[in-house]
Amino acid sequence: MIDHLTLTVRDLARSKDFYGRALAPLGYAVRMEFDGMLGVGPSGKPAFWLKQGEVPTQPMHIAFVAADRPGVDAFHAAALAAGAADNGAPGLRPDYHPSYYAAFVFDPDGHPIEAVCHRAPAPAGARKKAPRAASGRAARGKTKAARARPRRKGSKRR
Ligand SMILES: N[C@@H](CCC(=O)N[C@@H](CS)C(=O)NCC(=O)O)C(=O)O
Repeated sequence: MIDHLTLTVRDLARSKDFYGRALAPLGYAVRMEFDGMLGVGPSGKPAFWLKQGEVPTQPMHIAFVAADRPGVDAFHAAALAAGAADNGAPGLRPDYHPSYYAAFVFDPDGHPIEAVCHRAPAPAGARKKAPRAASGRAARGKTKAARARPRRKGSKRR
């Protein structure tokens, strides 16, 4: 829904260091830098921008997606190690929904930052889905790609 947003921070270098460290466990990194601005995100797409300037009086709440619960834990530990103040240990917040697993910190400017994983963990003993075996034309080597492969001398096309 939201493509990107920009957060104003007082000290860009300080916030670059903080977000670089706190968001590394979630797979985000600084991807682009301009004069007085930088973009953080997954590879290829900086969705979260920092801009040097006067911080608005009202703190802004931002939640980052974590792929799994250990990612939320690692975000919280990395953010505290980078100097964040704690605003809520990693854990379920069932008031939001039953598998809402999140952790909360304050960034160097006092913005309340969160990492959240909405997915319920796989039930114990659940196995990963095995890849589907090839069938039909693909299995018989009659796909376009298979037809394009050079034949070995003497071999017949079936
Ligand atoms: N200390 C609380 C923090 C909860 C929290 O910040 N929740 C968010 C919603 S996910 C919120 O109320 N944000 C509003 C704001 O910070 O302005 C906890 O650990 O549960």
